[in-house]
Amino acid sequence: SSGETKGIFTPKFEDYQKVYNEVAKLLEEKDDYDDGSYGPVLVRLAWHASGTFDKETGTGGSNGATMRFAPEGDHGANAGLKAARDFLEPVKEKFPWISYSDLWILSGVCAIQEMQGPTIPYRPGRVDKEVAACTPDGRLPDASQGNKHLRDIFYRMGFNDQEIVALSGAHALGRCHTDRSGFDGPWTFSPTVVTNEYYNLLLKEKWTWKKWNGPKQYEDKTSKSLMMLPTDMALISDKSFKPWVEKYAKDNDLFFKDFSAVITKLFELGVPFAESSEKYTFKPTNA
Ligand code: DDH
Repeated sequence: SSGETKGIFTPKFEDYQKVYNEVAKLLEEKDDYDDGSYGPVLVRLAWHASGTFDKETGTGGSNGATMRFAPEGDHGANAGLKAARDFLEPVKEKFPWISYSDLWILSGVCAIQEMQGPTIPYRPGRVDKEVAACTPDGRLPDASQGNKHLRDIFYRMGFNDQEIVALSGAHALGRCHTDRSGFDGPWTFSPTVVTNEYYNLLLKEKWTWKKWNGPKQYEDKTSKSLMMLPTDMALISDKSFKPWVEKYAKDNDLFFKDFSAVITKLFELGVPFAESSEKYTFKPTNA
């Protein structure tokens, strides 16, 4: 049970599970958004909060939730993520003891698990920072670029080639919006379920440039309703990335195992956890 010692509330596992359950409940209720779920945009919020990390300076990362402030919230890469932050505002009001930075990551974990993804271990301990801690623009990937850019961005966070490919499988989820990134469409036919379909489609479909006035993106020849970004296609044109695309396409269990490990690492970049901090495993509401 929750500890209330001399007026200082010390949240325990059960308290975080309550926050998880609240986010899961809202995901279920607010099903009139996009493809029927806020899940994908919650995952993107957690990723963009974390993906600013720079291992050389120790700056950025999920500790701080500095995207709350205009200098970072207004970065082009973060366009549209206000929808995710606003979705979580009632949760923050109900559980004011949780920091925004812990809440955003917990919500990403919840969204992945509720969309039938793997179990993602979670540790709390992030503290919100002030506007001065906002990261400079340009730390998140630019979809119009290729393999060198992917390595520049993800090596800066401390990831290797296998981890870059495993993280990219998140594009099984969600879609691009013309009023956000300028790109358009989903990567898979099941954008609210975590699967290895992204890798299967990358390998099995024939991808051609989409003929339109928007930014350069690919479309599948068969249905012309799916899309790939130039950075997605770099995963099959690069000889070190491609074997991992092939492995994950063949083996969903391997993808789930590696995705869980790598997204846990992403979500914890630069967070100064206490030595004694425990990893929590939340129960999915549909299990
Ligand atoms: Fe992504 N992503 N992402 N992405 N991403 C977009 C949407 C989503 C890139 C660009 C885009 C990751 C990696 C990359 C998700 C998760 C993750 C959009 C469309 C663009 C553009 C935004 C919009 O218009 O609304 C690029 C480039 C990379 C890269 O270079 C590797 C990673 C690592 C993740 C992750 O979660 C681990 C998700 C989820 C979405 C869908 C959002 C939505 O609203 O739906």
